[in-house]
Amino acid sequence: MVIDLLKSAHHPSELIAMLKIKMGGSVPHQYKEDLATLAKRLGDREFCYAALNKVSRSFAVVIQQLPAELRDPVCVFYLVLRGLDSVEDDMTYPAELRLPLLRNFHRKCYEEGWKLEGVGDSADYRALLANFDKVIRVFLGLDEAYRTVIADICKQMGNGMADYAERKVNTLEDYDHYCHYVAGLVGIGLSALFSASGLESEQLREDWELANSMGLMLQKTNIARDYYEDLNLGRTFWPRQIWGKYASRLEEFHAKPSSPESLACINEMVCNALQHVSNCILYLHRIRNRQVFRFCAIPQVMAMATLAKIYNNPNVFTEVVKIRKGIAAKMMLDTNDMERVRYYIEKFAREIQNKMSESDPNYALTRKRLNRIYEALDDVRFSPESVRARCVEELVLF
Ligand code: IN0
Repeated sequence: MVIDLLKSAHHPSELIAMLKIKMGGSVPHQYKEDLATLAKRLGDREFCYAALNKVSRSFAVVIQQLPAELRDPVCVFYLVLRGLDSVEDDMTYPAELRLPLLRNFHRKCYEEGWKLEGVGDSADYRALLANFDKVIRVFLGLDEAYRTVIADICKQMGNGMADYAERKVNTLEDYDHYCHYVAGLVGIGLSALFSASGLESEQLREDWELANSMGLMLQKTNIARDYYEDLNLGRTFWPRQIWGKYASRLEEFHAKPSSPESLACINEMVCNALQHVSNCILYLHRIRNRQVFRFCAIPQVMAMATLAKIYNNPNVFTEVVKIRKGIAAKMMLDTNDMERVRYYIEKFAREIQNKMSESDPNYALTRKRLNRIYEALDDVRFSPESVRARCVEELVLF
């Protein structure tokens, strides 16, 4: 934390934002003990929120933005997905047990008392699965409509993960297919939860294409960013159809991070992610509830900031490039409506544009996708709905 404050020493607005989040109470209670110890003394629901805090601090803050009736369903959804992800990721867990469990995990959600010892690639993830009976009891306490969504997405995702456990991501089609399973389905599931709560329209749940794009934008950004971390784990999700044009082995980028080929490759990974941004803008424009909007918009502007930071950046091949905590804190606090989303998306799109050079093999395609983003931002700029919503809000205020 102190290091993050120092990094933002020349940016007072970022310092204020970080301190506001720290003091603001929107950061849920941060327990000291590890999750295994906490599990012994916390109730089921408290354990779930403590687990959420342990596995993803920033998401734990974002989920607090949600309306109360969506908080438990989304918290359980996130933990069920994390449980599934832990099973997928733990290569020490024998495949003959792992693959059937991935396909079966959606039934475990209904199995009162089920838990799994010794699986997960960190102490907290192992504690999550070792105490999964607590998550299941909270799941069983949810409305039937929420349970059906969570179990159905879990079934589709588990089967997709098992299918991909035995094959590589080679073509661009594989890449979109794999990202659909691990992230697009999350967007589709969240939309169904929002609609089931009655806070958002049924139309939101029906438009799978836009919801899928929300997940692909986040996942492709994480995959592009995590090149080095995944290389050290002996795996990659970078599609061979992209990186194979610039090297014969993936390690070559780490060996020559600043070569024209390495930079052209990270730039194409960014260009590939940018194709989903216009759909994400349309999805966000459909959301009516302000808290649901913030919950969905914050990760999107973070991802856009990350894409701008990793574009043409050789550091991607030698470390995990992350945006400054101060910038993230500031965006978390002021991503409240479409105008702010437009400001940030425009800002980071311009940043990419200013880094581009005509010598880049994907210059034309990247320019085309950036222009598509500017068009989508214009389409939602003065749409009657957003103007009407603002007028109504302002009328209410006076
Ligand atoms: C998420 C997404 C998420 C949030 C809001 C709306 C979404 C719409 C569609 C798809 C996903 C959406 O947000 C989290 C954010 C998060 O966990 N950030 C981590 C990631 C990181 O850097 O490790 C953090 O610590 O900052 C997210 O990335 N995913 C996620 C998972 C479950 C749910 Cl319910 C919502 C993961 C993923 C793979 C992108 C879907």
